[in-house]
Amino acid sequence: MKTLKYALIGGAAFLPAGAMAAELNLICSADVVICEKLVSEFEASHSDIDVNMVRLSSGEAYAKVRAEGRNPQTDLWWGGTGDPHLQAAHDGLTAEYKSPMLDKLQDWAQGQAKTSDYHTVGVYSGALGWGYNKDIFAEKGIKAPECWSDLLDPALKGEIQIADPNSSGTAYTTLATLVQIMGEDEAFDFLKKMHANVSQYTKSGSAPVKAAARGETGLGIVFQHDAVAQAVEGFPIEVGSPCEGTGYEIGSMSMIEGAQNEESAKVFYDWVLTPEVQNMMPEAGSFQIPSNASATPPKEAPDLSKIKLIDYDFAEYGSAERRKELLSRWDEEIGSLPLQ
Ligand code: S7P
Repeated sequence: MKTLKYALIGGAAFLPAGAMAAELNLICSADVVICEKLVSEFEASHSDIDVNMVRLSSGEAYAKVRAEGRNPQTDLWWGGTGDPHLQAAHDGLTAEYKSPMLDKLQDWAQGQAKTSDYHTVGVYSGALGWGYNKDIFAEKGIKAPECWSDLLDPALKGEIQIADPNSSGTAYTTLATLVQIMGEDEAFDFLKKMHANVSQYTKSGSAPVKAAARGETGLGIVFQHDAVAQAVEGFPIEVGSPCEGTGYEIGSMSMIEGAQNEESAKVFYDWVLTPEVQNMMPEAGSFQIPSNASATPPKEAPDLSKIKLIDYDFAEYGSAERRKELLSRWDEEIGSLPLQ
């Protein structure tokens, strides 16, 4: 697709009459407010490219890209946890691209690119944990959890929400984290016991803490930055970081193999990796650590150096075989259990 010249009138950019804008079909897998902010900022600075954006959770996005297969309708997939991006790379669904911005990124973001032979790249990072409603906990006299094991407290019956790991990257990161901390059989045993306290497995990863913020549940297992976002909005949410250690995500971005609007996708790809764009993200309630080494981490972002992070194995838990294996075991042993 050609990049069109546009006229500058009074400082604003306008396409000449009759000119057709280029297009970009984007899947965005972060919170919808973050996705809308990115699209509006991009269109304001690139009036020659119209963006058609769909917001999908990480697992749903992977399923869409896979279903489109050899007839891709999507050009670029931004955000969401890294594991399904790695799986898509392994499946040959995404294209190799080395952005001119690559060497400006943090080591972990470049590491994600190397792991995938440059079929994906890190755009942000954040640690897993939970957010709980301190008013509900105080009213019901529930002790604030400090460890994963505290989530089995019978006082939490019906008070926990977590997403379904098939649709949600957040929930898949939780599953993979527990397996890495406890061992696989022990992790599934833990999830079976925790099921007694779960009221709902949501589709989207951040929904549980939004429900806790509004008093619909006591606690949501989410990325800590998503709990911070609710606290910043003024909801009575406290952020928890598990004492045994916790996993983290490398939120990622991938160009789709055979994209119809490859040039537009590259323009967005390079733009979204700049420090100027990454510094805008907190305005949309996005409190992850940005991947550009010159961008400033938001002051509200959980400090990863103070969180007990596990040595999360992105290559293993992003591999197609391991993801399929863990997700089908979750379906059989957890997803099939009746909710209390
Ligand atoms: O809101 C930001 C964020 O938590 O959303 C992404 C998340 O994976 C999307 O939700 P799902 O769990 O539903 O896939 C994260 O990558 C990101 O930090």
